Amino acid sequence: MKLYSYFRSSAAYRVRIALNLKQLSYEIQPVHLVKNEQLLECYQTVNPSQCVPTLVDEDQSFLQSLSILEYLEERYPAISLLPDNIVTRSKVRAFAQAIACDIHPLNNLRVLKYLQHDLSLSDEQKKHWYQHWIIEGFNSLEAQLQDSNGQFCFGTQPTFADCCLIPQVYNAKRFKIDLSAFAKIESISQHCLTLPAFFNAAPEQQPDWE
Ligand SMILES: N[C@@H](CCC(=O)N[C@@H](CS)C(=O)NCC(=O)O)C(=O)O
Repeated sequence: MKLYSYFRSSAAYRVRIALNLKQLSYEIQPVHLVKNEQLLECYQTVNPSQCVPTLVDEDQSFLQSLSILEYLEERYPAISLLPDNIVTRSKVRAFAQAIACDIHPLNNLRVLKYLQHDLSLSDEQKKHWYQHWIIEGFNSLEAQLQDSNGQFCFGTQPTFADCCLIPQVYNAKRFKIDLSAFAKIESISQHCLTLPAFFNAAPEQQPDWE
């Protein structure tokens, strides 16, 4: 399998965690987002949305991180990242979507660039924007984690929820957000990063890390 990825991309980080948890081997094809390689015509033919990740498996391209997680779950079900219980499964998907659909799009690189270059926001205003949407989103996530054991988001095994949470926490810390009000989020993040599948998916462990 080949994963078009950027070391700091939280959407690609989600997929790297899932591939590692499922013990699937893959090669990384770096796409340098700061150098705008996602906008190159040759990449646009791979991913018309001009973003990472893109997963290539068996000569097929798969787009959108959550859809890629669903594909991996159906194609490689041996190690499952969804709980058996149908209600918990729905909660896991809702949690993952809260990150991928509600929080992350507001703070994506192209949005930050637009705020800065087209709407002339200062660095400080841009930082406030970023922190505002993370904190608002994390309030909701923390409330959804009230039954968590502090190791994983839902139940005793990692799920899509953990695949999405850990990269989002990485982003929050990168933007110096104080997470002390989010005890469950902090605890789960610390625990997951002790596991090789999460640790090896981290930006610092990527071949394109700089
Ligand atoms: N909804 C997409 C989001 C993908 C996405 O926005 N990726 C970011 C990196 S985290 C990207 O490639 N951004 C490039 C840009 O904004 O120009 C997914 O979940 O795969």
